[in-house]
Amino acid sequence: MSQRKKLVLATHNPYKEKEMMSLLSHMEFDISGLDQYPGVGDIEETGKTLHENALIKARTVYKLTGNPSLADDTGLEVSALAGAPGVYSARYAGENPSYNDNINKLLEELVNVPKKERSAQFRTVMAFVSSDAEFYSEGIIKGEITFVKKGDDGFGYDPVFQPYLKSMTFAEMSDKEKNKISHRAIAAEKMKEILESYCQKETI
Ligand code: ITT
Repeated sequence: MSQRKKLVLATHNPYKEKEMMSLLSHMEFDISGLDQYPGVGDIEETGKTLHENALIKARTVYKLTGNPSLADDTGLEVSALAGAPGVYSARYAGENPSYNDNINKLLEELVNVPKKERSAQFRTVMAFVSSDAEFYSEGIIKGEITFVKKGDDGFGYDPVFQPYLKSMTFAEMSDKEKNKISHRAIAAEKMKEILESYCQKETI
């Protein structure tokens, strides 16, 4: 490649953006966040699946900025709740809830659910959109919902999600530890492979 290509991360979540920047840092892209594009306001996530919402966000940002865009839509899928909150994870406790509101609702729903039935997974779908291509990747990490919040790092549901075979929640891990194993890391690794081969063929 002769010059670094631009890539805009289609997220308004600064924690997510930081993780994505770090996970994609070794790519031959000039990566920017939406802070560089104040014209991109809230994007309504009207899809019924993570794939649909990721595509809505990436297409909107591509259209508004004219640059290739990468979006991430993530859901927490809890077995005892038949996969909820899933695609509705951001709005689980109502309109514009805080992270604590969502976590408290989740812990209340699971109050009588024993440890062995508290399995859950995070699923991330990433969507890339440019002038001539659309690609997806997906990452899943399995674990369980703890009975109480543990840890101060991370964001969202991190204080109540403990990956299998780990003794800490995501919120008790350093950024580096979470980024080694997370749903987002798995999706980003696959997306990097896709984009590396795409970049060798295309001018985007
Ligand atoms: P954008 O749509 O602007 O990217 P968002 O925070 O709304 O930001 P999602 O719709 O993908 O992003 O997130 C759904 C919910 O899941 C939301 O409450 C997030 O805080 C939470 N979430 C996403 N990734 C997470 C992670 O790695 N750890 C914990 N919670 C996460």
